[in-house]
Amino acid sequence: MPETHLASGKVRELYALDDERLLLVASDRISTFDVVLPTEIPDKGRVLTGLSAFWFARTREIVDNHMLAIRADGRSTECRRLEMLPLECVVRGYLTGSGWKDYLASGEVCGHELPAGLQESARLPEPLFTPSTKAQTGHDENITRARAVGLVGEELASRVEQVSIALYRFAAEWAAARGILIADTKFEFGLDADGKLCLGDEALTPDSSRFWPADEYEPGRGQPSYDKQFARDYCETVGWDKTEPGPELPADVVDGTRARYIEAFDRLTELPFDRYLDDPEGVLR
Ligand code: Q0N
Repeated sequence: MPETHLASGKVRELYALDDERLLLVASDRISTFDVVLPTEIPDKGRVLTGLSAFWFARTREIVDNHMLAIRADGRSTECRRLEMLPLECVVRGYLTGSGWKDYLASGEVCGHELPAGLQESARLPEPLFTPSTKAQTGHDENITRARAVGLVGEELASRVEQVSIALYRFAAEWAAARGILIADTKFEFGLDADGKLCLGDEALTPDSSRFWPADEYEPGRGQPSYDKQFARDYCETVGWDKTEPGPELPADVVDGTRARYIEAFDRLTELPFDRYLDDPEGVLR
C-alpha cells in the first residue's frame, strides 16, 4: 500500500492512506527546550498514541473526533481527513509559561483580566481559552478572541472555545484524581466532510500539554515536568547552550524518562501499558 508522506512534525509523521483517511505515526523522538534530542525514548510514541486514543474514546459525547482505528504497532492512528482550522486551541488551568509572563507584564492573559497577586503556577479561578496561531517563525503567537473570530467566524470561534474548555475540565478532573495535574493543553480541530466540528491531531498527551506531578505541586515556583524533568535536568547539568544538536541522553536518563511516560499511561488509563502493547485497541473500551 503506497503511503504518501504528507508532513513531518518534530516528533510525528503524517501520511495519506486514501482520499478520506490519514495515518498519524508517533515516533520515539523527544524534544526539550524546542530541540529534538539525538536519543530516543523507547515506546514513547506508543504511550502517546494510546493515551490520545483513550481520551478520544472517552470524550465523544463532548465532541466528535478524527480517530478511526489504532494499528497493531500501537503507534499509528488511522484518522479521517479533516479541513483543519487555522487555530491552536489552548486552554490554561494554571498560570505558567507565556501566560505567567503575560500576567506579570500586564495583569492579563490573552485579554482575560485576572485577580492581582497570583503566584507563578497558581491554579486559575476558571480555565482560560487562549487561542494561538502558527507564526511564520514556527513559534505559536497568542491571539485575541477578536482575531480568532476573524480567522474562523463568530459561530465556530464560540463553539471551539466552549468545546475546548469542556474537554479540559473533563480531562483535568480525571487526571487530578490520579495524581497528574494538566496545567495547560492544546487542541486542534477541523471540519469533516459534513461540516461537523471534530477534534484532530493528538489530544491530552504530555507532548500537547504540561503534565505536573500533583504530589509535588507548590505554587510560587515553576513546577517539574511529569515526563521530561529527568531529560531537562540532565541537559542543564551538561552545560548545553540549547541550540542544535542536543546532547545524547545516558541510559539512566532514558530509563527514568521512559518509566515516567509509562507511569502516566498506567495512571490515566488504569490499564497496564503491557496490556496496551498486546492489544492496542483495548484502550478504547
Ligand atoms: C493535519 N496537521 C497538524 C502530525 C501532525 N485529521 C486531519 N486531517 C487533515 N489534516 C490533519 C489532520 C490531523 N491530525 C494536522 N497537519 C495536518 C500537525 N501535524 C504535523 C505532522 O505530524
